[in-house]
Amino acid sequence: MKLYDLVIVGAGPAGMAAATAAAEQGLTVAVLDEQAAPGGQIYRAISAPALRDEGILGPDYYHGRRLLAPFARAAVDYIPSASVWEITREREVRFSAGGQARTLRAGRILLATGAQERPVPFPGWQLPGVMSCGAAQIMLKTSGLTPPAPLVLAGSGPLLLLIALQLHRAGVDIAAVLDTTPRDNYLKAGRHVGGALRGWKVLVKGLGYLARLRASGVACLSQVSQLRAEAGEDGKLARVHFTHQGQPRTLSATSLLVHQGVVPNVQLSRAIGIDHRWDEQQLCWRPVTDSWGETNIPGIFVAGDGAGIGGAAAAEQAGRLASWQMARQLGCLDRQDRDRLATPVRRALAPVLAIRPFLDVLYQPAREFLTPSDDTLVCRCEEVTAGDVRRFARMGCTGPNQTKAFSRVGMGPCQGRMCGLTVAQIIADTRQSTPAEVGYYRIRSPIKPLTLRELANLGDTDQP
Ligand SMILES: Cc1cc2nc3c(=O)[nH]c(=O)nc-3n(C[C@H](O)[C@@H](O)[C@H](O)COP(=O)(O)OP(=O)(O)OC[C@H]3O[C@@H](n4cnc5c(N)ncnc54)[C@H](O)[C@@H]3O)c2cc1C
Repeated sequence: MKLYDLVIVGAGPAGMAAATAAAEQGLTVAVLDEQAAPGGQIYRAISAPALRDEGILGPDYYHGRRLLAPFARAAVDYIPSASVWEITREREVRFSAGGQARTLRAGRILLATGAQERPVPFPGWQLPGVMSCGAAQIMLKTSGLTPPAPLVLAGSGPLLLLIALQLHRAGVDIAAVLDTTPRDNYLKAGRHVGGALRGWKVLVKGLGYLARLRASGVACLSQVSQLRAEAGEDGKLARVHFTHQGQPRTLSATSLLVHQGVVPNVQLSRAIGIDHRWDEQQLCWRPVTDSWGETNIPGIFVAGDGAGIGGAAAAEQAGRLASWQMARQLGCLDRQDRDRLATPVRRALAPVLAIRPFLDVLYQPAREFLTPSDDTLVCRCEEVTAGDVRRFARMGCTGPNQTKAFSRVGMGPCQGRMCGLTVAQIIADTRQSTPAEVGYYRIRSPIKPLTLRELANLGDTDQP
């Protein structure tokens, strides 16, 4: 079984920066990622961009080249299209690639598995034609494809505006951008305005997206509520209903893109048994780590958005910090050199993270998306509605695991990724409790689908 000093899961900004920094310190490093090329979410397909016009995705996307070049040169075994489905406390990493399951052993493990979009349940979200903004952006980055117009975008947060702008620049006719940020959020976020001013560059960037959309003539409506998608006779999305300034409105649409921010991807960290805590501002679970990213399981670290949403710039720096600490633990770096490297990075991180409380509170989803109406599907895999979950909570189910046993909610192919937060919030509300008390699904390996054949042939490997 091949032993590496460090195995990294995820080749986004955190994973790429960590691998490069660790290799520079002399560690043997393997990087596994289920994508076919490095880049993670923000820099997806950066090694072979699908779009010739660099103005469409903008300079933040192409910043990825600055991470990619040293990563590609570094002495790192990068294994693409590799889905990690189990990590043991003994630091064995099991993954499938090319139809074959394999195991690597690691002195240290870094989870750099990033974020996923927060599920956005509302009536009609399962209709063909409705998808997440992130999914549309993936199509744009990897294939240069855009969703068919008329297109409506709805939701909250800077990524909504960025993706609207990218699609507009790609020539898509946008009927409207519907901002569902509740009015109260502006008041609540006001308490964190000090941090926002320290991170003013991020703020200016976000406001710039909105200004450019408006200047281009795209209708941007704020304080939108009661979002609903309706199908036409063919069963596909035909109309988007919503309320704006107290008035019911309807728009014809072939595509509706929705977004309510991103949350840490915690499937792997939960399956390993890492401690997690509920984040009241980001309204999600995040692994508990020390300031270097190490978890309660010695030798297993988490960095980047998977440890709590901080954005790409913070992810990159967190990856480096974790690497230097692992290099120190493995005797490749002394404490003094570690601190000499880390001090300027921590200084650079401070303003980037200072704005988070402001953004996190401002862009908390409206209640209608956190606890949707009874007829809204919550678990799309098993077709369980919000009303079903409420019924089981009233019958006495105290948390998502019990509700799962009664209703199969969270048992489908996505293993609760698309419903976990919503189910916990609905149970919490019904039982007048909190998501922190209600808890989350017990996630077990394999966290990704694999075939029985792969499992049966699971072998050790000396080959990366
Ligand atoms: C769909 C989407 C689009 C986004 N687009 C932008 C954007 O345009 N601009 C922006 O500023 N921010 C964007 N973000 C936010 C974003 O995630 C960044 O903050 C940044 O990419 C985080 O970096 P990271 O290294 O922590 O994780 P990521 O960049 O998310 O990288 C994580 C990597 O881990 C891999 N991975 C996860 N689980 C496994 C597993 N079990 N096995 C193998 N590999 C695994 C994934 O394939 C991914 O490549 C986006 C987020 C999402 C969800």
